[in-house]
Amino acid sequence: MLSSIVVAFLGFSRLVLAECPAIPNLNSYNVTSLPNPFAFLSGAHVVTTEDWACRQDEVGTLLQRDELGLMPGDPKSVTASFSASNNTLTITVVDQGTSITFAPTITFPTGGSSASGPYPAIIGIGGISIPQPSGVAVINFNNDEIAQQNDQTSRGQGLFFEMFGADATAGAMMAWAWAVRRIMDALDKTPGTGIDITRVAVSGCSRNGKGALVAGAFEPRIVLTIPQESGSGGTDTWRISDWLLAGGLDTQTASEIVQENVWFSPLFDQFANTSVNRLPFDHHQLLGLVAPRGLFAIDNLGYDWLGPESSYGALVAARTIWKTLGEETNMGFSQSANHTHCVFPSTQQAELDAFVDKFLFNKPTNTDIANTAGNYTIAVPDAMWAPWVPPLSLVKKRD
Ligand code: MCU
Repeated sequence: MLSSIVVAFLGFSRLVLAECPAIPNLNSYNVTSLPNPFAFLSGAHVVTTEDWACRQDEVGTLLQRDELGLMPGDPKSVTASFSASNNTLTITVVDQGTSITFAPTITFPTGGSSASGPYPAIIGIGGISIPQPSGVAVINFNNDEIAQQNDQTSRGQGLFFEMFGADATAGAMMAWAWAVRRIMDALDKTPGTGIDITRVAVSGCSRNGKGALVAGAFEPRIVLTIPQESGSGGTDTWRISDWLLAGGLDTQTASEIVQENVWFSPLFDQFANTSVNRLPFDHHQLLGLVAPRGLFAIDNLGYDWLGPESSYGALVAARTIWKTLGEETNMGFSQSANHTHCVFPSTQQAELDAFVDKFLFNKPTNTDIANTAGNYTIAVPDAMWAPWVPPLSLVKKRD
């Protein structure tokens, strides 16, 4: 019988086996394909559900260490108050000997208010760019106030960095994910908001779609993650994007994106500026941190810059994770034909509705949705990108 310990991961407790394999020295790590989600970096394979908890922990640790920066632990205190007159949730966080306050606003369904709740909600990173679903509230989160994202001069700017220091390793996206966690803390403590904390999604488009994915990956109370046209640094994999550029497509890559903005940790530069093959993970595994919770990725084939084929490869590879966990239809994606960036096309409405109904209204809808208007062939296994076969299922318990 294996003994287990409770470790603090991302500031909340979760059960991780004492026997989790140690992360080896990765100085000479260099893998051209998408890393196998079901093999530890030690080489051991994931067989049991306990192994999988360890592997998720390993991937989450490495994503923080090498790309996104550290998610701080639980703060000393979070207090919140809701004003029904202007539908504002004022949140004060105390930690590190300082205090910050931010105040998302809530847009209730037409004719509704906090008093007619509880409603499910979507936290919009910088607002949402999908139509507000009927019966769902939107929590408008001004992420730029928490961590700026104008250009390189935004490094260390915003309320998060007032609290954790301008030299915190977190990039802007990890800072926003931390704030999303504080919004969840505040909702939990403030039933007067009229939001049902067990039915909260997160969404955002483009740069804020990247942020929505990171928030969904690092906040387990989010039941549905909806990254929209998130491109490079979101649902794309670093490796496939580099290959697309090498093939002549004008696609955003790691080496370009770290010049443009401060979405990532400064510690990511050493990988982005040399070879992304040195990264011991790729974004199919960032997606996989959401599993087995709900995820619906919305893409647009109209912009090479967004690397839709790279996103397709990530999504197909990631979906095998949900499949192995026995929840394949909790994860879906839709890549529609060319349209204006972040203008949601009505052709994707029924697919979005299916995910909203399942995860925000607990209705038994058909979410077996893995659709692309593209002509892409990446599959699992795939000789070039995914030379691995996921286990059919995980063994529940080991003797
Ligand atoms: C797709 O997200 C970004 C992209 O990474 C940037 O290169 C570009 O400047 O802006 C996109 C965006 O956020 O558009 C609103």
